[in-house]
Amino acid sequence: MAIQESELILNPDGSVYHLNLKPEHISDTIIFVGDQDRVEKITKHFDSVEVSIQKREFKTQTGTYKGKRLTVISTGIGPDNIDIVLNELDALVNIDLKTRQPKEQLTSLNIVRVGTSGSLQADIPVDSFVMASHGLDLNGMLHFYQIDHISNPEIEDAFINFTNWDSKKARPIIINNSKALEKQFEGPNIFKGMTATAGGFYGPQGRVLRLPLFDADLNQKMDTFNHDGFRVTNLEMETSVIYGLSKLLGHNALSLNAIIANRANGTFSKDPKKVVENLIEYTLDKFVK
Ligand code: R1P
Repeated sequence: MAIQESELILNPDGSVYHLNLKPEHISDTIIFVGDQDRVEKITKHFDSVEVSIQKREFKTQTGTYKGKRLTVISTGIGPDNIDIVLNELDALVNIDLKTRQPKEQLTSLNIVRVGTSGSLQADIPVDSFVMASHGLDLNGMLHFYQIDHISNPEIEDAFINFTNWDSKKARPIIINNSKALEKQFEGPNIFKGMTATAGGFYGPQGRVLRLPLFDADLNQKMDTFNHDGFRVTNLEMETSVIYGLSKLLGHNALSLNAIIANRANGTFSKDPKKVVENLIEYTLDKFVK
C-alpha cells in the first residue's frame, strides 16, 4: 500500500517536507548538531561542499572530508525535532518517494551527534567530552512507538525505584548506542556513561528561575544513581530519541557531547566555542582513521 500524501508529505519539487532534501542530497554517514550555526563549523574543515539546503532550523550540508562523503544536519533543539529529522532521513533512504512504498532493500545510516551538554558528575569537568553508552529518555516521545524490544527494563526499573519516579510522568526508557560506532569513536580522554535526555531546558533539567519543580531532588538523585556501574553522566535534549528511533528504523547511532556546564559544581566553560571545536576535530578525525 502506498503511503498517503497526508502521511508522507513531499514538497512540489519532490523533497521531504521539513528537511527539504531529496535522496541524492545525503550521504549514508551523517553528523547531527543542534545549532544550525554549528553546521559550517564542521564543513569548514571539508575538502568541498556539494549541497547546502536550509528550511527552518534544519540546515544540511553534504561534502567530503579527506575523501569521505559526509552530511551534516542541524536538528534544532529537542526530541520533537529528532522525530522529524530521523523519520524524514529514513524516508529518503528507505522509502521509494515516487511509488511511496517502503523499499525491500533497506539502508542503515551511520549517525553521530556532536552536541553540547551539562555534566551531572563532579569528576566530569567542563571542556571534556562524553560518549553516550546509553540514552536515558526522560521525555516520553518514544512511547508513541512500539519500543518494548529496544528498552532495558532492568536498569529502567532500578532507576525508577532509586529516583522514586512518579507514575504521572512518562516511564524512563534506556536505549543502547551502536557498539560498532562506540568502538570507532572511543579514545583515552573521553568519558562514557548514560546521557539523560530531557524534553525541556529549564524545569525538565532541574533549573529553577521562577517556577518550583515537581521533584527538586531529581538531578541529585540522577547523579548518585549507579546500577552495576551504569551512571548518568550528563543531561541534554536529543540523545535518547536519536538512539531510540535509530534502533527502531535500523540505523546506527552514537552521541558525543562537549561538556560546557557542570551542574554538580555550578561551573560553566570559559570558552565553550573551543571545546565544541575540539570535539568537531576529534569526531572528523575518527571518521577517516
Ligand atoms: C540547549 O541549549 C540545546 O543545547 C544542547 C541541548 O541538547 C539542546 O539542544 O545541544 P546542542 O548544542 O547540540 O543543541
